[in-house]
Amino acid sequence: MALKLYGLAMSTNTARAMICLHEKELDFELVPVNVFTAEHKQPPFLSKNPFGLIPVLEDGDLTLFESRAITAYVAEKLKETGADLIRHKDAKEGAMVKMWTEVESHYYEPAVSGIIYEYFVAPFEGKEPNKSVIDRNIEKLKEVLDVYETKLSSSKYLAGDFYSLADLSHVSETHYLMQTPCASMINERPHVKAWWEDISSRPAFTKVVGGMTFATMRVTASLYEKQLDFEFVHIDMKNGEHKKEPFILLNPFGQVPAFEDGDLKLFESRAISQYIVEEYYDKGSQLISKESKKMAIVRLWLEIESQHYDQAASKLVWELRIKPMYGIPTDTAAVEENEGKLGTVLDFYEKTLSKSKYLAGQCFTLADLHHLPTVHYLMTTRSKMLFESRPFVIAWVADITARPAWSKVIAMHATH
Ligand SMILES: N[C@@H](CCC(=O)N[C@@H](CS)C(=O)NCC(=O)O)C(=O)O
Repeated sequence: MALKLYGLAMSTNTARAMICLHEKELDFELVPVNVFTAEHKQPPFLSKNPFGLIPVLEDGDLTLFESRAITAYVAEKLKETGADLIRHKDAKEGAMVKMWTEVESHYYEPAVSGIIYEYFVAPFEGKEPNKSVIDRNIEKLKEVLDVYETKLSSSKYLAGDFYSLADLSHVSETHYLMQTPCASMINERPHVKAWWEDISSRPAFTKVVGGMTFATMRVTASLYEKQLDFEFVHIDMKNGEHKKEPFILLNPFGQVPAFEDGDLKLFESRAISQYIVEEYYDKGSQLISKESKKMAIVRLWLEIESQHYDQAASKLVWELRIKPMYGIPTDTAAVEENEGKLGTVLDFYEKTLSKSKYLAGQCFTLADLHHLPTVHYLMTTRSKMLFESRPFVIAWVADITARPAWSKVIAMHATH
């Protein structure tokens, strides 16, 4: 039976466990836990982890929580497969792995999580990053990184000249740190920088973070809705894999996603999802109609999403969600202008949704699905007021974001 990992790839602790499972090439099912509706604080999940935190691993009758306990278990269970992450043949090397894993947990992680909380979680709660908290943690992190710089000038990895659980433990949180202005703290220490470039380019990690952009989320949602088996091929965008051959042979514009079904090669997420729902009409959820008048209305709403809604929504996501993470100031005039435009679009949605449950009628269609990635992000910004102030719109948001197919997409999605 495949292992089950309960959590979300966007959680640094879940990602830590996922990286280890990928290192060992273990088949596992990632079971989404909806932390946004506090599913992890409810009895069914609390029976797996009484502390109400993700991740949890289930392997047959074993239930484990604490990400580092999970990685230690996986590394021990498969010590003969792939990289030996615990150095089980040499007690002294094994002790060094344990020591540096403790360093990560007690020195590195507290400082880094203080920083990434301010840049990534505070905006979710509608707060500005707290500069004094960031500065305090920068001071703590400097001391830790100075120790790392010295250590990494004498060995390639933390516990010695071998990649181990100690290095692996750092990857998911450093990935977020590197998307903040504090990336310079890594980049200005040459040995730490080289170490980070090495450990972040391992395939086990790119499998966790590779290429799940907005547009990819749209396509993945349609694949899950249609209950299709598919292979997610990770594209290492950090290293520009999407701008080079062979990827640009699939999409000459060098953007993810690109899609292959036998000899058909497609790009543009909305074109891909339309192909999927037409070609696999009889599978999974019915997202389009065979009746031409009903289909005309679905097509109309597909256009409204792309020509009107998305024009404002994706600009707001950029200003309010992406820019703050990179420390780029938000353009408040652009936010106001696009909130005005989105408000006008949503007035029309409100009128429509007061008469029908979904945009194109009483059934969920591809037109509703196409909104999911931007709706998901806007609900974590101040612009959520535009949805919350319209009762029919907010009921529609609650409905479409609660679909099981969408929960699976969110579970796979590692970063913004
Ligand atoms: N030490 C635990 C920490 C787990 C943890 O903090 N998980 C976070 C996600 S990264 C969580 O469940 N947050 C939800 C909450 O605090 O309510 C581990 O390594 O597994």
